[in-house]
Amino acid sequence: MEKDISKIISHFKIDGEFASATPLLTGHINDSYIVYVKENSQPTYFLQWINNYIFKDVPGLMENILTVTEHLAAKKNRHENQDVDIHLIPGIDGKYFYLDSEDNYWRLYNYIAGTHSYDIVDNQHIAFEGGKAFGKFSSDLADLPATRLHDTIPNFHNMETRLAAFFQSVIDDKAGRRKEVPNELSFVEERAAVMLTIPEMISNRELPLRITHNDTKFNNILFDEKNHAVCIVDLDTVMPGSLLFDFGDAIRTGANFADEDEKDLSKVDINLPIYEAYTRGFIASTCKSLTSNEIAHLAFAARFMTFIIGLRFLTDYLDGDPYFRTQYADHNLVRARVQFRLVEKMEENALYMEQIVQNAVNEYLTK
Ligand code: GN1
Ligand code: MG
Repeated sequence: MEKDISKIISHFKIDGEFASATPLLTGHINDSYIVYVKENSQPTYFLQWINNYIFKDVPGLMENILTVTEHLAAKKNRHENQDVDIHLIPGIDGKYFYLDSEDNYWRLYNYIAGTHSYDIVDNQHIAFEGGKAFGKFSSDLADLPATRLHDTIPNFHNMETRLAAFFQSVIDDKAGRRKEVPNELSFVEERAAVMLTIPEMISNRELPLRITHNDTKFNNILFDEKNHAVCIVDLDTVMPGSLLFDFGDAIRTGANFADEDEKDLSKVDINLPIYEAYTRGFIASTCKSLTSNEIAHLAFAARFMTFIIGLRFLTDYLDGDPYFRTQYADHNLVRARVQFRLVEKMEENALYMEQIVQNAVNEYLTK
């Protein structure tokens, strides 16, 4: 891969002269770099190599990001006079990506300096802020027809196709790892039917299609020094989807006491006060448009998303790890086990989690 960052940057219309770039070790898919220019001691740009094995339609994906960022910018999403919108920097040829001589796609964003993010949340104020921010992201996009966006990864959160792919991987056993996962296989089989209720409701249009983020890891919310949520990042998977996906994935990541790849499963549990605060924040900014079916399935959505990501980690483990970047041999299995343990913890607390949604709906619908 062309790794001369200054050469790559020279294909974009930047303000100032390129100074340096630092790799950022985050995410399982793309490669990211923080870029400095000589005129500014603060980071100025955010460069990414877009993983074309996973994102097959990069021009479509970039068009989605452009549509969404322009729509959000038009809503003047400003915070304390600081421009906190992320936007794409055009290339010198007018395109928003640069295709290098080895067919690698690169793109450049502005960098939002002075912000931070949280992998795990232990403070209810931050959880509430995060819920409000992802909810606002969704409601700000509610007037953009979902059909304006390309379905860049078809069936991304479709449980039916994810389960089918998993069972196929069990049969193929490409990496010879099936023997390692008998318990996980039963775990999936026992829950498949209940998990399939969501895709069924989506295809019957009992759950509306909206524009959703689809990768609402809590650490995709940027906070300023006063811990206000100021910006949502990582827009690669913005496409038509269900709001349940966006709610659920943030709970999966932000409201787990443990990391996504914690080896000590006894640390994995649902942090209910964080779940409650996030839920209240999310409902505060979406309640006016939530349908009764969405409300009725929000708590389950947390379990649904935790299960589906666990299933994807396990599928990738069986396939020999072609999809998610791994640091050691059974990394994907470790990740899958964390997700499945969290699903169990959510099952134990299901009634309470539903009650919290209902309380929040009552609180905000009457405000
Ligand atoms: C991937 O690379 P990252 O962390 O932004 C994945 C998500 C998963 C997540 C699991 C396009 O996101 O769906 O939830 O890993 N993104 C894609 O940590 O598959
Ligand atoms: Mg992502």
